[in-house]
Amino acid sequence: MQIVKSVAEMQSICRKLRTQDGMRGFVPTMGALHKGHISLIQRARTECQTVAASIFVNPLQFAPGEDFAQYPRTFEEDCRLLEAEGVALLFAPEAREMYPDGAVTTITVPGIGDRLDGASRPGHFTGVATVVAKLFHIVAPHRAYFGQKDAAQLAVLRQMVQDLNFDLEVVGCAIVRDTDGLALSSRNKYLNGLEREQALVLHQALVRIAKSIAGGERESSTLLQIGRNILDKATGVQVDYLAIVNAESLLPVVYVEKGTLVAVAAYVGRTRLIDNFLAA
Ligand code: PAJ
Repeated sequence: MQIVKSVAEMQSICRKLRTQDGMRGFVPTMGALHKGHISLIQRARTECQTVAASIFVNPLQFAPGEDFAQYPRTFEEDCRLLEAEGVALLFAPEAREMYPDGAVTTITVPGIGDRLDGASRPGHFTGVATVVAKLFHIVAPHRAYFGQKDAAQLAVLRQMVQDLNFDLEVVGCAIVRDTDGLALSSRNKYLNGLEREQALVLHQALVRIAKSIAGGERESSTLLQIGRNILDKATGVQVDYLAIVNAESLLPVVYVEKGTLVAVAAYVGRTRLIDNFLAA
């Protein structure tokens, strides 16, 4: 695996490869890799001749007071994992390389970018859209792989790709969970033993809502109440949002249909966790 830290070098390698290496898959990450990230790499490996990944803890998508400084950084171990999964190219720039002095241009996706996590974390999706657009220009992939775990991020990026005519396909990949149902996340590392137990209520609330949908309940207000009852009873958990929305627009829906997004975000202690499912 070739590790590249400079934008110019990565862009030149990728430009040369574009004519030779067939389908190129790209998996952007912030590192601290777990099986969720690895599932994206594996999916890319089955669909593409060459897979590139990036590790970059993007300062632009963290608000002041958020966890940028504490965000887990496990670069050596990440490299070992990516190498073992057959990743050909790893782009791992420093923040100054991505945002040199004087860089001011950003990409905002109004509307979608202000909903769900965008509402709770103002400016977050501008940071995400800006860095992903830059990464797309640098890596020039044919396909880019993102997790359904970050459902709002996926919707924002699909809209950006469509609006700005990026010549690539966004591929959404299923959520990978621990055996007890907790969605894998780099932020799970922040949880102590008790919080790890308490965090399970996010998944439990979603499972309960999914069962009600399977049982024929389609009214969002009723389903939200069912989920709220479970979340409100949980100790140590502060709900940020529980929402039933259209998966593309992220706007609330009155009735659940196939593909409707049911999403939750909550603080467990000081750690903000998210989870969701798409209605069957
Ligand atoms: P990060 O949180 O490192 O996630 C990288 C990718 O892995 C995202 O597409 C995310 O949805 C996916 N992912 C995380 N946990 C997952 C899980 N349990 N199952 C499946 N996929 C999972 O998301 C980001 O980084 C950043 O915002 C980024 C897109 C890299 C831009 O900075």
